[in-house]
Amino acid sequence: MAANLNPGTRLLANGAPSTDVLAELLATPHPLVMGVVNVTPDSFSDGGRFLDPQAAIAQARRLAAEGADILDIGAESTRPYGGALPVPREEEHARLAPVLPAVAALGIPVSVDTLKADIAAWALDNGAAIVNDVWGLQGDPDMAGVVAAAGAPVIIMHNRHSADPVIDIIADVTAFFTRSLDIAARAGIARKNIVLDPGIGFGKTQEQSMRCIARLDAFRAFGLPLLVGASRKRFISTVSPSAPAERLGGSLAAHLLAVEHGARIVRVHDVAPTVQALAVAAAIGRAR
Ligand code: HH2
Repeated sequence: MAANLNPGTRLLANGAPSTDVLAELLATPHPLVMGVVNVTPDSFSDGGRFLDPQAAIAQARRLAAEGADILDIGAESTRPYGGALPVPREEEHARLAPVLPAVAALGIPVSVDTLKADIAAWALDNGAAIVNDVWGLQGDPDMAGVVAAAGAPVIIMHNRHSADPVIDIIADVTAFFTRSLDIAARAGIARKNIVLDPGIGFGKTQEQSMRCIARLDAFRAFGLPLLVGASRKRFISTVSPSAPAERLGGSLAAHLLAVEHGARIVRVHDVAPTVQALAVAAAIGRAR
């Protein structure tokens, strides 16, 4: 009965509840585009633009119309390059509460980008279908339990407190994923509900970020879908000096190569150009 459904439960075309959001998404052959909605004052590329709830909802609607397959809502900047101001849970909840249910009502699966297990739990009860954890279940000790209890998909992202230029980043990410998958298994999270993400820009030198894209195929050995979020990130500026809002060309290049190297999902601020770029790349691929 629809009235009794958890608001995060989506309905299939035949009206039956779907508990397999990720499998449904991945059933489409094309790469999935996750559109970013930052309800924050301080995100590195669009901080303050969508802090107002109506602006955030309008942005979500725009990204959905542009072809986003998933909408990723965050109310605490994770600032890949440091300097993020920790957001108290009351504040994070106050930012999400007027936005999340309205965005979930758009009918596209919504992920919640949060570090806090109790915010994730609240979000899963209020329209979010997926948890995006930029500490890969290794930050908040309650996160894995929340995800398991909800039977929700989770994005496990690699992270480090600081970059170390001498380490082998592919080995480091691989070891991190192995730890996260062990935590997930012990909590009872089904493997079919896991996405892996090397965390472009997080605790990495710019070269290491690029290496994670160039060597993305190394992570295919886990047999899990891969997500890459290179949108507007700083490594682009090391190649082509630019402010975050001027990095669309570099973002498109990075995401096209990520898909070529095995990414199934790309996390982007600029949905329409990404959808177009991926469609053209796929059409050229078919013309071989
Ligand atoms: N990048 C950011 C935030 N969340 N989540 C995943 N899974 N992968 C990413 O690469 C990723 C992420 C940083 O981008 P943005 O949300 O625009 O910035 P901020 O964290 O400053 O809000």
